Order: sequence, then structure tokens, then C-alpha cells
Amino acid sequence: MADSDRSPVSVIGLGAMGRALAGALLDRGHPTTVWNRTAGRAGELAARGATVAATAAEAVAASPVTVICVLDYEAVRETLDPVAGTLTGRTLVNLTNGTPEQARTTAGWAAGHGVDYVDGGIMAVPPMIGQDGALILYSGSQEAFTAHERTLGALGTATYLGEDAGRASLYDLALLSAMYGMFGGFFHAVAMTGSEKVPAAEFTPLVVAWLNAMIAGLPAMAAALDSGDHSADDSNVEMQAASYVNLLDASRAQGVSTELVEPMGALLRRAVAAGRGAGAVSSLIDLLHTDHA
Ligand code: FVH
Repeated sequence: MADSDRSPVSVIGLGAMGRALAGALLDRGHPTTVWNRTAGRAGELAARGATVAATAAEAVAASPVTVICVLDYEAVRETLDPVAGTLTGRTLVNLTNGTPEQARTTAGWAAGHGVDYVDGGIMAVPPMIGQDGALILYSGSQEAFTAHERTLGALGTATYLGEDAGRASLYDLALLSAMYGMFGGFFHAVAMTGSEKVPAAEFTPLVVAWLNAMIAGLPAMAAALDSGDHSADDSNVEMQAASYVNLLDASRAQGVSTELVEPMGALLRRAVAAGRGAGAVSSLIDLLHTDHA
């Protein structure tokens, strides 16, 4: 069926994210069929016009495209293995968080059953779904993505990353690692100032301003990473390794655990020991690459 503003869609998984996805589809006028392992989670969606399927097979049969968003890939396979025959000839969009390897394996499983497969990574929290600010990364079958692009646009800004089904999940997890790094730094910073009773709300505007200033430097750092030229810099690794010791010592003295910030200190020390002290901090990434598992 050609994609239109009102193509029917089925949504499997009605956790916080699945409910938001189904809600966004209903908002755009898509006939939406929903199913969840545990009954009773579709009440509000049903009141808004969703059809509640009695089984996963019934949900899959109701639409040319099924979106699944459950806890993990084990739950995906547990749910979809028994309905693979019903999925044949239809499109499966899997927005469950997982690894690139899991995405590629699932793409292989889908191909084996004649299912068009698109994997995805949601860079948004449930209240953002349906808005342009919700970035959703997709990879896998280009034909299927293009066929359903308008429908997927109901969920957020759809960005297609290529035929490799694992690519969306690689980007998703990489972006999450950047987010967790930021959270870790923020938590540690607030713990330090909190050790002297500074309210987090008072200190946080400074954190935001400082991080924004540092974020502005990321494109230049990316250029250094791509070119491999880590020479031109005013803040070399040796200087940063020396001042990092103060960060660790002060944290301990303030009664703050250093568990979130130790790894960067260790990497700086390793870089100095490897003779990289004169280079820019972007050179640290060279030390992170290990062979693929
Ligand atoms: N919520 C968020 O902020 C993030 C944003 C980015 C994307 N993630 C990923 O989305 C997936 C679903 O997350 P969620 O927030 O909907 O999670 P829950 O509210 O905990 O709901 C989990 C649903 O998964 C179903 N489920 C769990 N195990 C199974 C299974 N073995 N078979 C079938 N379904 C299963 C569960 O069903 P039930 O417990 O109600 O029966 C919920 O529908 C996830 O990958 C996030 O990383 C969300």
C-alpha cells in the first residue's frame, strides 16, 4: 500500500515509548492498531480511537507496517517469532534499543521470512514524540523506509542512515554515550559544589554556560579527529593531566567519590606515558580503539 497521511499502522509494545508512538500516529489520523503482552495498557489509546488487537498476529495483520518498541531484542524475538508468517510481505520497523549486531541479526531473520526490515533508534523521551525535536534514526531497507517515510514522520524527524540495519543502533548508542558522559560530568560537578552546600539550582546555570562553550569547540575537534592532526592546541594533554590530579584530589578531600571521573584521568596519564603530552586532547581518542570483539 502506498504511504499516505493516513496509512494504517500497528504498534506492538505499549510501555511509555510505545504509548507515545501510538498516540502520535493517532494524532496524525493514522488508523492505529495496538497490542501489548500485558493486557490493560491500551485504555487511553482505545479511548482516542486505537483498535486494540487481541493477539500480536492480529495486530500485525491489521496494517502494512508494524512498529515494535519493547524492552529489548529478546522481547522482540519472543513476540515476533510466532507471527513471522503474518509479517511476510509487510514492513517491520523496530524501534527497540539494541546493539548493531542485534539489529543485523534481526534484519537477517526478517529477510529469511520475506519481511521488509527497518531498524531505528529513538533520540527522544516519550513526551517529545510527534514533535520535530524528536530525532529518530533509521537504517535498513531503503525501499521500505522511503515507502513509509511520511508515516514515520508522524513520530518525529526521521533521519535515514543507509542500508546497513546496524547503523541506526550504532549512532543511537554512540549518542547515548555522549549523553551519559555529560550526565556523569554534571553529577560529579554538582556533588563537588554540593559538598559545600551550594544548591544545585544555583550552580547549574554555570554548568550550562560552560558546557555550551565547550560544545562549540566540538566541530573543530572532529576536524582534528578526522585529519589526525592533533598538534595545534593551546591546552595540551600534559597540562590537562596535571590539572586533572587536582580535580581528583579535591573531590576526595570534599568527600566525593571519583568513580565517574577516574577514567578520563587514567586516559590522560596513559597519553602522557605514551609520549602524547604535547598534543591536543583530541588525540586521546587514538587510545580508545581496540580490536572489534
Ligand atoms: N522511555 C525512554 O525514555 C526511552 C527513549 C529512547 C528509546 N527507549 C527504548 O524504547 C524501548 C521501550 O521503552 P519504554 O520506555 O517503552 O519501556 P517500558 O515502559 O519499560 O515498556 C517496556 C515494554 O516492553 C514490553 N516487554 C518487555 N518484555 C517483553 C517480552 N518478553 N515480550 C513482550 N513484550 C515485552 C513491555 O510489556 P509488558 O511488560 O507491559 O507486558 C512494555 O510494553 C526500549 O528499548 C528503550 O530502551 C525508551
